[in-house]
Amino acid sequence: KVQTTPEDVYRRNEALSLLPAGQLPRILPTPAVIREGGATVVLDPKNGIVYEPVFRAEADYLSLLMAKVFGKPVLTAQGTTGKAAVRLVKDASITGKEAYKLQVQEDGITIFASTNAGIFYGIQSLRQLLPLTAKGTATLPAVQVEDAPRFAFRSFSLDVARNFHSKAQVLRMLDVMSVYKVNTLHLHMSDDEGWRVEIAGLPELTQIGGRRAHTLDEMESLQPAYGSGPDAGNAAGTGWYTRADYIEILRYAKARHIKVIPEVEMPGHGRAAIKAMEARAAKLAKAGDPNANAYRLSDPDDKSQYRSVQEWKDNVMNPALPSTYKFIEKVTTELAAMHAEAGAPLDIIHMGGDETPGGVWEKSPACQKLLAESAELNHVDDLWIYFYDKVAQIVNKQGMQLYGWEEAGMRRTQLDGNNVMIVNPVFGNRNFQLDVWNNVMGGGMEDLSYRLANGGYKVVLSGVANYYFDMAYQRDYDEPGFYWGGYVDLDKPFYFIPLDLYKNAKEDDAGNPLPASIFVGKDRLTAYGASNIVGIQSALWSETVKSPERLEYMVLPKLLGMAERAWAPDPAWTKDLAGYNEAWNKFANVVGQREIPRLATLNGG
Ligand code: TNX
Repeated sequence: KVQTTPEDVYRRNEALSLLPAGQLPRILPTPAVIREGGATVVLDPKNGIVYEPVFRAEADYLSLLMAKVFGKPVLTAQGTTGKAAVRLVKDASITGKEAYKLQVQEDGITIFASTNAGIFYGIQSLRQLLPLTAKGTATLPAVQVEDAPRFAFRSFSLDVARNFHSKAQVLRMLDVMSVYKVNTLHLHMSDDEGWRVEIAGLPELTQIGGRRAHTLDEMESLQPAYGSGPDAGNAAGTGWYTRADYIEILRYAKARHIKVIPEVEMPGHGRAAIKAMEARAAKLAKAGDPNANAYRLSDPDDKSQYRSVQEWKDNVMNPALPSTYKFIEKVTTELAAMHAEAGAPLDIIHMGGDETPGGVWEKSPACQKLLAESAELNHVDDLWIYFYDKVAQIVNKQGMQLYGWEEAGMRRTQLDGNNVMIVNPVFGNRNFQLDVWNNVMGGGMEDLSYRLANGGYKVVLSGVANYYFDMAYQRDYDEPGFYWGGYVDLDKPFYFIPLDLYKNAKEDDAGNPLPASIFVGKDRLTAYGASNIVGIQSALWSETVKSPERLEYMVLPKLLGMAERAWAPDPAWTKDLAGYNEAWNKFANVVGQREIPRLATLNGG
C-alpha cells in the first residue's frame, strides 16, 4: 500500500493481526461501560419478549430481528413479570435521552431505559451479541452494559442531487445507520445538477429541476463538472422523491430514531432551482400571469461573471430579490408540512452556504439598487450577512434551527478573497449550526472547527480528510472517487480525535516531533467552544456515485469508523501510539470478522 500523507506515516499500517473470535469487542460502537466475567447465557426465543406498554414499537422491532436470527416468529407480550427471553423495562433513573442499560445474566436478558431511543439502542447492542443465525437457542456472553453516546449528533449526509439515489436505497441506508446508532440523516436534496423532492405548488422544481440536463441545448453546451455534468445516458441523473416517498422515508427513519434533516442548497449550488424557476416564470409570463416572477431566483439583467468550483456560471441565487425569500419560505413551509404529516417535526433545516464563487452579484442591477438604498449595506460582500440573516428569520419563524456549511458563518472579503468568520451575534444568538469540512491536511484551516465553535456557532465536525466518503480508499488507479482531500480508508474516520487535535500539538508522548503540516492551525478549543461541538458527520457526495453498489462501496465500512468516533467514549489511546495500534487492530478485526458479514446479510431491518 502507498503512504499518502505524513499523517499516514505516523498512524497507519502497523501490521494488523487476526484476533480469535472470542477476543473481538462485543459491541460496536464501543459502549461507555461494558463488564463481562466469562459466563454465558442461553437465550430461548420461545420465551418471547416482555415489554412495558410504552415500548411496544421497540418490542415489535426486536421481535422481527429475532425472527430473522431464529427463523421463526417471536412472540411479544405486555408486562413486567413472567418468563421472557428479553425484557424491555422503563427505568426513570437513566436520564440520558439515548442512554440504556443492558443486562445479560443468568436470570434473564433485560434492557432498561427511560426513553424509546434508549431501548432501541439497547436492542442494537443485544443484536450484536446474537449470532447472525441460530437454530433453536443462542448462547450469549454474560455482560453488563451501561451506555450513552459521547455526541448527541451522529450524522450521515447523503447527496441525492448529483446522482439520484432511490427511496429503496435510502431506506436500506437507514437500516445500516440504525445498527451503529447513527441518529441523523442529512439529505442533500438540491444542487446544480438536480432538485430531488416534490414541493407542492412548484411542480417545475422536480419536473425540470429533477432532470440532469434541464434542456437539450444545455446538454450540448454545458461543461461536465467532475463527472457530474449532463449525461443523458445516465439514468441516475433524473429522479426525485414524491411527497409520499419523502413522507415514507421520514416515517421509516422515525421508527429507527433517526432524524432526517433536509438540505436546500443556497445561494450557490442552486442551478437546478434557478433554472426551474426561470422556466416557470417564462411559462407564466407567456400566459399573461402578472405574478410570473413570484418565485424567481435570478435577476434577468445580472451581468456578473463567475465560475463555481464545479465550473458553473449561473448557479447562484440573487439575494436582492424579494421573490428569492418567497421561494425559500414556500419550500421550507412545504418541507415542514411533510415532516408534520410524518409525525417527525422539522425543527432544524440545512440551508447550504458552501462554495459561492467570487464575482457573484457584482453586476446585478437588483443588488446594486439594494446597496444604494440601504444605509447598512456598503459592499457586495455585505449581502452575505443580509442573505443569511433573512434566511435565519424565515426558518426561525417556523420554529426551525438554522444549519449550514461552514461558509455560511463566514464571508469572502474583498481584500484577499479569503473567507473570514462572521462574528455576528445575529447568527450566534439563533443557534446557527455549521458543518465544518475544511480540515484538509496542510491547508491551514485545521483549526477552523475550533474557531467557529469558540465563536459561538454549534459545530458539527465533518472534516474532508476523515469523513468525506467520496474520497477514494487508496491512491490506486482502480479505486473510484475523488482525492482532493486525501484518501479516506476505514482508519481515517476511526483515528480522528475530536476535541483533541491540538492537545499534543508538538510531539507525541515519546517526545518524537509530529509532522508540522498537521498542525498549522493556530487556535485551540476553549471550554466554551467544546460545549458547542455537537457531533460528527460523514458525507457521501455523489458526483462519482451512479449506482447503489458504488454507494455502498464508498460508505461501507467507513461509516462504522464514524459511528465509533461519534458514540464511543473519548478513547484512551489519544496519547499513546501503542494503545492506538491495539485499538485499531481490534476495530479492524471486528469490522472484518463480524460486521462485514452482518452487512452482507442485512436486508430490511
Ligand atoms: C465539496 S465541501 C463540496 C461538494 C462536492 C464535494 C466533493 C462542500 C460543502 N461542498 O459540493 O460534492 O466537495 O467531494
